[in-house]
Amino acid sequence: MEGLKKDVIRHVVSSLGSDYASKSAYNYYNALALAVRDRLIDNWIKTQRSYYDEKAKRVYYLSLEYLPGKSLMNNLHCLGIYETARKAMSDLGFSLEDLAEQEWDAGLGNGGLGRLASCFLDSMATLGIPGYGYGIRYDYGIFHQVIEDGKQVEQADNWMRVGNPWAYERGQHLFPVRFFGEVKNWTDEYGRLRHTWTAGDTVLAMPCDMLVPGWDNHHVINMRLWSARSDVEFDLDFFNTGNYLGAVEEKIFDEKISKVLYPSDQIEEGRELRLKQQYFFVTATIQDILRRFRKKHQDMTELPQSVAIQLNDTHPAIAIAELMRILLDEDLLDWEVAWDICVSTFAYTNHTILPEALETWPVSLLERMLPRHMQIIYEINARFLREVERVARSEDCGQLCHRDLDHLKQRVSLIQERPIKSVRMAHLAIIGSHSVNGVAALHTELLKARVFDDFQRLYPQKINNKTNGVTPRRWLWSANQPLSRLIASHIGTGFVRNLDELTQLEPLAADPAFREAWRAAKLENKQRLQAYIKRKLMRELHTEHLFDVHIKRIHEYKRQVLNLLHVVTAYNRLRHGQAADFTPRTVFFGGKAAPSYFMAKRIIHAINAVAATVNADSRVNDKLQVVYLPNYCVSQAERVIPATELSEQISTAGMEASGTGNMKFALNGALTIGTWDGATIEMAQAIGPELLFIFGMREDELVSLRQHGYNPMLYYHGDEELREALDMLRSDAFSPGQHGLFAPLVDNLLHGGDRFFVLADYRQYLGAQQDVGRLYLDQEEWTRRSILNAARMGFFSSDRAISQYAREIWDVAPMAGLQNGKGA
Ligand code: F55
Repeated sequence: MEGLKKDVIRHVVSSLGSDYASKSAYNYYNALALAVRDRLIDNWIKTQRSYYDEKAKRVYYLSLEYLPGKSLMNNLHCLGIYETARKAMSDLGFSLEDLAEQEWDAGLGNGGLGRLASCFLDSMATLGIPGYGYGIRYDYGIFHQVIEDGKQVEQADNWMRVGNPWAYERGQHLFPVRFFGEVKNWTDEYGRLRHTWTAGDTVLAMPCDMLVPGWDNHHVINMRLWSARSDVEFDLDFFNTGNYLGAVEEKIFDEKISKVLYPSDQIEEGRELRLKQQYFFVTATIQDILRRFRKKHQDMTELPQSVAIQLNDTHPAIAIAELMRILLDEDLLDWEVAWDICVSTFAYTNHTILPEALETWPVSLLERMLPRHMQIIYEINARFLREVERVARSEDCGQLCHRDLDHLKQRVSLIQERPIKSVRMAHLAIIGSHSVNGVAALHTELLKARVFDDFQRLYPQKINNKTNGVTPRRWLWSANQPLSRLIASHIGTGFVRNLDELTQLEPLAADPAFREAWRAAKLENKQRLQAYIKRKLMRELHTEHLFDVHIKRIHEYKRQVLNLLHVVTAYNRLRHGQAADFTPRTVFFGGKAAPSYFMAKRIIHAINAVAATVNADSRVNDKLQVVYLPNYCVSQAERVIPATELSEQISTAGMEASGTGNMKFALNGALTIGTWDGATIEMAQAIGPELLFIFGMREDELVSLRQHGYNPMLYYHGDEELREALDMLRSDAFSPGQHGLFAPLVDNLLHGGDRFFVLADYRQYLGAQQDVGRLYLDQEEWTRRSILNAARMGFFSSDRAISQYAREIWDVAPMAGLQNGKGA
């Protein structure tokens, strides 16, 4: 401890240039972070050196998004110096918790996809897998959300303004990135046609490295994030030719590339700068991968034995064309050889079946920005369609007439003609990869049977499932110390790296003393949340209420509106004196809406309007409260999830690819009210469906309902309580003086076809909520189920997920000496 204290003080003085006697929390947080980083860097260097020495096969995880959140606490726990640090900082006059609050969340992602990437890096580090995360260091991460007059207002997330003590910027290792320009043809010595892409604009990519430690194993992997730097300041001529201001303008223009994260999820926004971001990131990453590969190899055909590249959704899929370009135009390989290398190296993870989220890029834009890549994509497509034709003809499909073949080719082509001629990035990713995986069992089945059914027939081995998981380090050990300590006192700490060990809790569910201790841990977390809400929102929570929580991005398919209709109905019953047996509850909502997503923003407004009405109504507010948690983010999830008793996972069946919040809640002892969707299904199977509150129509039932003509008005007319709730929303009951404010929401349900089947599931949802309320009155039974839920969550560790990726997709093994936990 004395060592750590000394190091902190030294950093306050010599790294931060401050007086150690002036007790600034900001300085002491930064100094502590630097002292922790000092303890990581040796192991990071050793880890990287061991990959090199052992010629280990490396895994590269390519993601446009990461959501690491805060690093301090996690890193202290991984290094096993949390207690030491707590004491040291206390000696220096600080509470470690308060210091940790100084850190800004690294919010370089939108939601589940970005957080999954961060959980996966944690697991690679813990399992000792030679992995790297590659991404973009956005200057501005996901916007900061404030709620003003009930509405979302977006503020810039200037997360690096206060500096980032965790990152190493490597300004001396810059990689060139080219855009535009033209392609020249030439003939090689064997008379083959060759191509050279000559640069138009050039930008530079600067690496920023963030260290990702494993759990208690001395293994530290690298997350390398690229930041755009202009080349003009390296081109002295430019400054000297008299166009000084022009040069500065160009510098600003170039560096715009890594300025901001696009804040939309599940909607594809085809903006030129976004394509630039993707290619900028991809080419820098591929150059870095090949630089490392070429240190030990001359023969490019060995690449797949040494390198696996995982594409996190299609956002980095242009990497397939980029690797082809390098192999063809720089290494002068033949097409077939280059293509085999590509397919054997790449694998692609799909995260959505929503059609509006499938990426396409206009051919005209690609032709201009990346002319050589567009040529390569055309060539990939031509060869692929010839292959489709060959397979289709060779198969015994007598009835396959040319018309069908033409339709098949149109469906699977990399190019879609309408509404504008565009490249389908998912098709490029599928054809260019040896593995295509979904993120939960149902999701993968839907990929095979619906979205990519043609590809499933063409390549029956390619599409596979890897159900998501979450890291127990952050989402149990670090976020929930009261519960973790209780668990550890009975079964030891092995569950932190082997989550299956939680099954040892099962017999304890029958032990009243253990149940009481389990409840005490939950209460402690509820009280901690209460204190936080008081500080931040100046509101008093009732900790004896059932804490019912719905936190995730706001999207129609996630059906925050269904939850809201339950709240309004509960409010009506209480007002009308029809709810004598109502179990008091506080309903929490949280989540960001894409700034361009009108309906999602209006949903936030409606939740806040209902909250204001309910909370102000003294007839009901001792029994029902509604809280909107502004600026939902990773660090907020870490506070809220441990305090949650009821987890809302109520998406329209078939539409949530997996969900990962669902897993975090159950791991922390919340019971789930949920639909038969995503990974919630697999949770119900692992835990026992009778231990969750599952309701609503299943995916196949919705398909047939849709086919037979779904009429939401039938539900409206047939259900008095539903009608009352919808009428109130449409009238101005919650929006006095703002006529018609929530009409778009109601109209969308009643007259817009209710695409997400809110009305169809309303009555069953109410029934399930009734069951929840009833069970909560029986605290012994509730606690028993809570324990069993957590005890059976072992499968949902990201360690299990990553082990499957490593074995079944990447063919990589943990570094020797790290297989069973601790390293040298
Ligand atoms: C971000 C940008 C674009 Cl252009 C499209 C989508 C996204 C995004 O954030 N998607 C996302 O978060 N998808 C989620 O991925 C999770 C991890 O696999 C799933 O659990 C979740 O179901 C899915 O919606």
